Amino acid sequence: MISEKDFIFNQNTAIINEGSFQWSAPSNIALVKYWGKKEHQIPANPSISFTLNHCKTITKLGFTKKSDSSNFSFDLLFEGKPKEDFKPKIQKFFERIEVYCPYLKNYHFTIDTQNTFPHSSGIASSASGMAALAMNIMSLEKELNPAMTNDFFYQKASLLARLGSGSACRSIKGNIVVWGNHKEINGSSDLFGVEFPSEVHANFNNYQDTILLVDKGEKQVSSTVGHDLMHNHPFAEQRFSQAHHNLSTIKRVLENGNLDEFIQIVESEALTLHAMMMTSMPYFILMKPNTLAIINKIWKFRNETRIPVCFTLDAGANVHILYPENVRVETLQFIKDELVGYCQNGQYICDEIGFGAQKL
Ligand code: 2P0
Repeated sequence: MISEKDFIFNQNTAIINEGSFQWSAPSNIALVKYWGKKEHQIPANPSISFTLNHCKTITKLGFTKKSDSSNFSFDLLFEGKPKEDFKPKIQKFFERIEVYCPYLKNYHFTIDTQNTFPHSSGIASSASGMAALAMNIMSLEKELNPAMTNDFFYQKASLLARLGSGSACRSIKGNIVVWGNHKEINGSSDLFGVEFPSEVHANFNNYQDTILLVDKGEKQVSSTVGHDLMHNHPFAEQRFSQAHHNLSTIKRVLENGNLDEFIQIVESEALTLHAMMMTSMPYFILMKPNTLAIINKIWKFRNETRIPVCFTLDAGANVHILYPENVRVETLQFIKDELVGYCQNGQYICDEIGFGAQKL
């Protein structure tokens, strides 16, 4: 089995003095959630996500060789302007991945990054952002070691992204990604995300995700703190085993196309995630009144129309509405008629399943 040691860079075959790359990487939305982790960003349970298509980070990485290799050196630009407050996160990322990428200290980097969604939307940019940066670093490593295989390139990119932000490892490749060891998913690993290996039912082709922006304010509790509160959480063990079970069920559902069962698992996972937050010590609530109002409207609409629309939640108040492409028109009409009023400034983002990071 592949282990962490296999990802340590040790063969400089080429000398590269300067250059630049640019990659985009998408956000992703978990169906079975990652909540709780061990040391080194190892997940406490496996998770599975849809990769998104439109919500992306685009990052350009410029690099020039420097003579002094004692420190990391980089400039960070956000939408073309220097952004000092993002730098500590990048510094920490470099420190975490240094053992795998010892060449980083040989270069000065210019990291120029932007999102296709508004920064203050409450859509986490850590997944897409860390994934886009990891892809660029792997492009540099590929120049240093041209013999690297494609599989290794993507696996290591996902491993590096994971060390930046856990969920980022699911934003590298594939329209459906599993991260974390699961006995029924071939090739699954705690170290990196893998493409869901089975044939997926046509019901899930171009599956839609409309993201209702309920609250764009800064979260009171970061995800990193939330994950940490799963240590000594009274329901932790049951939750972790439930996630394994739900992943088995959703695997079957993705293969057979049963949308009723899909809805049941996805909504239960979203509410369980928030239940974990409400039952940790200290406890906290990230949903807002409008989050609940939207959920109730979705249930009413689904009951009345039998249209297979469901919701999921991230670690925040925004609501992701998931539905098959063939009910797009009716669902968007429902969103315009009944849900826009619950969104901050009437804002929502129409996204759909996508295919991972792209070199630009
Ligand atoms: C997920 N979330 O599976 C879960 C569900 C949010 C809700 O992973 O500390 O930004 O960087 O590993 O990945 C958000 O947490 O946390 C997250 P770190 P991350 O998508």
